[in-house]
Amino acid sequence: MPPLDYQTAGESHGPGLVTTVTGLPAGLDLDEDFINAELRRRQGGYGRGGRQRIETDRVEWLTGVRRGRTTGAPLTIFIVNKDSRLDDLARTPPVYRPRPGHADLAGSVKWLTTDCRETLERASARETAARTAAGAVARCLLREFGIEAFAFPRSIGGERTDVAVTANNWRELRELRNASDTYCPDSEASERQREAVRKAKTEKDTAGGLVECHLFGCPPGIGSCTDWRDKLDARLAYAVMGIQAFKAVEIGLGRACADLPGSAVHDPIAFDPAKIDTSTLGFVRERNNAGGLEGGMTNGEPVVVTGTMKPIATLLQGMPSVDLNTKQPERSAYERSDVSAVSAASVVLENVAAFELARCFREKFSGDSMTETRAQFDAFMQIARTLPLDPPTATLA
Ligand code: EPS
Repeated sequence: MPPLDYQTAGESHGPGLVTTVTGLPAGLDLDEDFINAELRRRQGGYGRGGRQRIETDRVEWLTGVRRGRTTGAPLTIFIVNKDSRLDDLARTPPVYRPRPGHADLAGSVKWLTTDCRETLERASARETAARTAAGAVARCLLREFGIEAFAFPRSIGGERTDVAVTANNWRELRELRNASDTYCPDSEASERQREAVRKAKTEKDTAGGLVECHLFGCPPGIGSCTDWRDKLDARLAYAVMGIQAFKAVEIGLGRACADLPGSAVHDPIAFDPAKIDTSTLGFVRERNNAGGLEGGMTNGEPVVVTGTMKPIATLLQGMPSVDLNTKQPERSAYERSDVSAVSAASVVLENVAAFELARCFREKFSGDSMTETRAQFDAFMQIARTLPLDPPTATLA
């Protein structure tokens, strides 16, 4: 069985997006309604532009699925682009005035062209639909083992919520989040965030924000400290920085731990025998500054990752730039875009982060079929609960 992995392909205005997921065990039930609901959520969020009124993103299984279940073969997903017009020069004209903050300039020089469209079609955040689909598939696997993901915008346009997310309240917060067009579970903060986006729109500007993801129910020991490539925090940072427009990633307390003493940063360890049958195996923490990760491995607490999204680079007012053909000063190009995609990005983060957890989960609990994977998982949990298996070294002599 190959490692769990995925690859995406497709342009923003090409025929569609393709995702290939390898390394899934056979016999996993794919919850198509859930996956499509995640795609629908990603299309929404306050501040989106006109494109989302055209598209109706849904997964179409091309390979690796039989009667709604994985076969163990590579899984291929197709998501159609209704706004397909890549070869229509009139409707998809060349772009010669690069947008500061977009991939336009760097990509045009890289591929030796003055038409930024050669770059922007693939650099576009349309690709996040494909990543969301891959993550939602991975979540079908994680849910079988009681692992769930929850993300929301912590701030939009500088308007922040201080809502505390815990293993006890996140389901309730999810209801509130799903009822709000900002995807923020705090109605008062939502209104401030909406106002910030409205203001940006009026000023022909754009807004960024912070998105925060919590992964619940993960047992200790997922990820590894033996090689830097296998650390789950490193994998999360790689994957989250790979989301379009993300400029920073934090785990748990993140940057704030720089200014605090160790005693205020590290999370005291205790053992509660009443909790031995939970995913924590009985190890409890009074706080979770580590964001559920120590040494690159899960420690039984929720995994918490926050990403910083910069404001969208396509501004209606334009920005100082140059024409790549004449090299003369010009305002940057504008084409239909979003004022804020922070709410949508929270859906992307939720699924992208979950995929990385699933990737490490599969490294620990491999197996060609769900039956085998489950057996490995159950055996590990049972052995871990009955530790110590051997007498402590000191008593051996
Ligand atoms: C994007 C520009 C807009 C966004 C797009 C990302 O697309 P269009 O130019 O077709 O209006 O809507 O995001 C999506 C299409 C999507 O599905 O998220 C860009 O330039 O990155």
